[in-house]
Amino acid sequence: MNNAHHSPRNTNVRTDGLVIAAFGRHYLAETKNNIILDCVVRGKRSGVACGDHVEILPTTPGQGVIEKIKPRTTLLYRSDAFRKKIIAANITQIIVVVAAIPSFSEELINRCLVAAESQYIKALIVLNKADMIVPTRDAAVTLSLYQELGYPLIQLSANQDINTLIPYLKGNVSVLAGQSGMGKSTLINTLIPKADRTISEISTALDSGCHTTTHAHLYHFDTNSQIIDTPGIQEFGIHHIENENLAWQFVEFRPYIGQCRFNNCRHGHEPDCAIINATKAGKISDRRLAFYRRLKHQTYKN
Ligand SMILES: Nc1nc2c(ncn2[C@@H]2O[C@H](COP(=O)(O)OP(=O)(O)O)[C@@H](O)[C@H]2O)c(=O)[nH]1
Ligand SMILES: [Mg+2]
Ligand SMILES: [Zn+2]
Repeated sequence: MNNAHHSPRNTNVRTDGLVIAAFGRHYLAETKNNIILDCVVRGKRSGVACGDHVEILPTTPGQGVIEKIKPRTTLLYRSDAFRKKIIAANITQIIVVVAAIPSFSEELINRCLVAAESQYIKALIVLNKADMIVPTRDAAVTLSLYQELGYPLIQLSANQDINTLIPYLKGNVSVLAGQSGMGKSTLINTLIPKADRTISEISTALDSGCHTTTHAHLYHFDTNSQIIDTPGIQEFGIHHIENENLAWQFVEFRPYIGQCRFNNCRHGHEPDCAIINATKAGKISDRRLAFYRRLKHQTYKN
């Protein structure tokens, strides 16, 4: 005899779901049969994120309770000095969207790269608005630094032709990062057919009571590829990474780590600093060392 008969819980069958939208207190989860359930979480602090695979106990039609978060491959946070918030789970790639106009922040690029490295997530840079030929050419020169570090750089026009990006999307759960004005929404609109954006429009309406829309949305690009759009990533504070292993998240620093004279070297103005020496020798760019120091909240003169 099946033990399940003794448990009232099991009168409702649990179902697996993918969290496709995360609000403060409730979530939209998609089941294997493509049914969208409006879910809450048992307990006070949930920690459920967009991109999570969960087990749901259906309650009333269209609704359920998230009972369990399945193990995650990756987890992306943003943070300031006071708070750490989950951005998304099970991401395989961060796509940093920049454009020559309005000007972009290289610091945000560096934050994204650090966050990606710290979670073993791939990162790539999309230089949008490539139809603005002259400013784009200058921006590409600036961005060649990151290309040399091994991060792919793709030029495209989000409102015209995004074909160069498609091979990078395949098989990935990508999160889009970028300041406002860079063309993230335009890119999503081009990539995701209208029908698949309806859910996000519904949830945006649900969310409109809030002052800040901090919800994230997962879109299906194809059966193996998803894209997560999240407004919270614009600033992308990485306070939680800054004090631990920050140098390791700068890929080109790695060969020199552990080679400084002092093993607690901050790569500031210590003597015999391997990172500083590598910078003087042209192996590390001045800009990356400056970003490192800025993230460490150091203000040294070179
Ligand atoms: N010229 C040009 N303008 C673009 C392109 N993509 C987006 N834009 C414009 O850039 C502005 C900001 O785009 P939006 O998608 O709202 O940026 P978001 O704030 O990152 O979501 C809008 O006026 C878009 O029409 C592009 O490829 N070329
Ligand atoms: Mg937008
Ligand atoms: Zn050092």
